[in-house]
Amino acid sequence: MLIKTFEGVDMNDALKKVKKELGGDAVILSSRKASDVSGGGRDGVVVTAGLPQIDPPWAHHLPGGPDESPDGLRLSEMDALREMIDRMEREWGPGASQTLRDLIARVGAVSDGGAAPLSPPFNPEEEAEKVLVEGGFSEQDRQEILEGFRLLSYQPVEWTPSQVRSLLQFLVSQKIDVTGSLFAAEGRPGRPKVVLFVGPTGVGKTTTVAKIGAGLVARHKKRVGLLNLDTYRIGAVEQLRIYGDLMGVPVEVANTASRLSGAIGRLSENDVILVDSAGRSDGGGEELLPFLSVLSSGQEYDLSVVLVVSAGQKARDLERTATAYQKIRPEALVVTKIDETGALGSLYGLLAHGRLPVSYVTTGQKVPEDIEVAHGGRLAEWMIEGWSRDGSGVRA
Ligand SMILES: Nc1nc2c(ncn2[C@@H]2O[C@H](COP(=O)(O)OP(=O)(O)OP(=O)(O)O)[C@@H](O)[C@H]2O)c(=O)[nH]1
Ligand SMILES: [Mg+2]
Repeated sequence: MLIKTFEGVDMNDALKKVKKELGGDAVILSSRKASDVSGGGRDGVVVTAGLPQIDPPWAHHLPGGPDESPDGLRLSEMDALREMIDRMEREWGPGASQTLRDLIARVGAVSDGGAAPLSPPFNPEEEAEKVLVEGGFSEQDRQEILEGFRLLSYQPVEWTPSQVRSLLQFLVSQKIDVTGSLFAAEGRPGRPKVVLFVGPTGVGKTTTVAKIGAGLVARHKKRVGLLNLDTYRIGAVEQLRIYGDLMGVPVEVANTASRLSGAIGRLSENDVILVDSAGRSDGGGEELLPFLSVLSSGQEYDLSVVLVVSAGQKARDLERTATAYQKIRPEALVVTKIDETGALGSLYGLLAHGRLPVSYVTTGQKVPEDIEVAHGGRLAEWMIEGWSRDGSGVRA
């Protein structure tokens, strides 16, 4: 901690000097009356203040160590704020970062001895906590987000509830990784892109396969084949066949690994092969391992495994699912049923710490409309503000 002593003609005067030199997160350690301030023989106060030398977590990722800037904010912190602004503009479009820009401008004004009030009109941290509780964020996730919030909201500016929400959205969006469309890159001719969808029972795997397949056929003019490994549930094969017929694409079924080579071989003329699998209540996709070894042997297919989870699952169940399916190495997530829950904060733990980017989100039962390419800013907005259908997402 950096400790310094300041003199003033009164408490207000001394505190202004503290703020000017140490910035808004200075801590007042002691104060006393003095009879000879600055050797001028006048009555006044002497204040001892300290500045905790806490670097924001992201400062460690920035080039150069922490340093002091003339306005009392550590340079690394200013750099971090600037980097945040840049990322915010990239993520949400021009103008999106106005809240942070205003904040930085006002921080400067306060440090310069400006007339901003010392105590904000309401407690932004309390408001942030309330928003996160309402959003269904777990205690642990709330603590993590509030830590970042504190670093950016400590300045005595007049926060409004909407600024609090903007900052929370921003902090949450920084933790969410997305893949963009899984089919954006042109595949190598003769080497189809194969995507295997895995996940617990009833999360929406088959429906997601149908939505993605229909979009690829109708809008992206891709040749698509569907493959079903789902032979456990009565009606499962039929469900995919109906979708395949509606789209006018071939559907194959393989219920054993030995039959897979033949089935997928018959689909290999397509650009994309979407593979549906059976949800098993007992599993983490262990039964799929023999299929996977067929799909990944040789260089014939460009294979991705995608884990499908439902936004309606509890945070702990989502983590349990992600851990169980680790053995089949999913590369990305699809989050379904966004429309079914009012509190999407339970997704935060998995999205922030599960180390899997999100590829698509689905927002209803309609095939093919209710799916979009995942976007970190939109997911964060839904987690803080709640989901509402606005039709402005990027279609799959
Ligand atoms: N509200 C809502 N319902 C969805 C969504 N996606 C799928 N569903 C519904 O969820 C139910 C199960 O969907 P399926 O696609 O059959 O789920 P699955 O994962 O293939 O199920 P299993 O094959 O039994 O493991 C169906 O009624 C779907 O219409 C979604 O985004 N929102
Ligand atoms: Mg299914």
